[in-house]
Amino acid sequence: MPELNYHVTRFILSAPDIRHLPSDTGIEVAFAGRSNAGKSSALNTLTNQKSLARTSKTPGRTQLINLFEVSEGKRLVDLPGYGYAEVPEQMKLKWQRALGEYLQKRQALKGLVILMDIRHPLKDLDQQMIQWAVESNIEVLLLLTKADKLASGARKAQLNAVREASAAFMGDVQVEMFSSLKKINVDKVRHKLDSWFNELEPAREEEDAESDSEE
Ligand SMILES: Nc1nc2c(ncn2[C@@H]2O[C@H](COP(=O)(O)OP(=O)(O)OP(=O)(O)O)[C@@H](O)[C@H]2O)c(=O)[nH]1
Ligand SMILES: [Mg+2]
Repeated sequence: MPELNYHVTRFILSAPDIRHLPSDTGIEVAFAGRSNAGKSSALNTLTNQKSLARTSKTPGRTQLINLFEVSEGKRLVDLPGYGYAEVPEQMKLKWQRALGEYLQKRQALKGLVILMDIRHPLKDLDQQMIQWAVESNIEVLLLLTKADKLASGARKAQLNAVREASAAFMGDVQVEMFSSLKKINVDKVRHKLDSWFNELEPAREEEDAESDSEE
């Protein structure tokens, strides 16, 4: 059994940019990936809630930074997808900027779950995201989503291929398959989230850090 009770996760807020987020403290684990990869669905499955995060057949559903609290100082974040072309340019610029800012500036961001459709893994933008996370010392879990869409042999082949390819990133990148529909590896992912929430160093308020160093 996972240690944290993901079922009690509650929605905190949706922010159009990082200035609207609550204080940059604690630990955040964000779900990133191409539009339609299944980020919002995975959050609902992991928290065992039907509609905590909004999902859609139409790519580009999530347009804000959505924060959810598992327990005090431990948050899950649903991010807008990247790489979707069919969105009005103005909107795309706005939410991609929010995404970029969140990734680059948020001190509480300690772990990144990067989701990729198992049938279309490691597109350019996915690779850039992994590379960036490894360089930024952010922990990465790669999830090959919608595993239910492939037969078990093809699934395993795809998993092995992505594991081999991801060794090139030189980081400690774990790769697992996942399905929200068939609940594949749900507890395994919860355990990984547990380990991040329990073992990583939480971000602290600037003031706290200063007063500590004066002691
Ligand atoms: N078969 C199958 N379909 C899935 C699975 N997970 C998600 N989907 C479907 O994929 C579509 C997109 O899912 P979302 O969770 O909204 O994807 P997202 O990554 O949050 O998309 P954006 O918010 O647009 O970036 C929906 O139609 C889901 O029902 C899965 O495990 N299996
Ligand atoms: Mg979404």
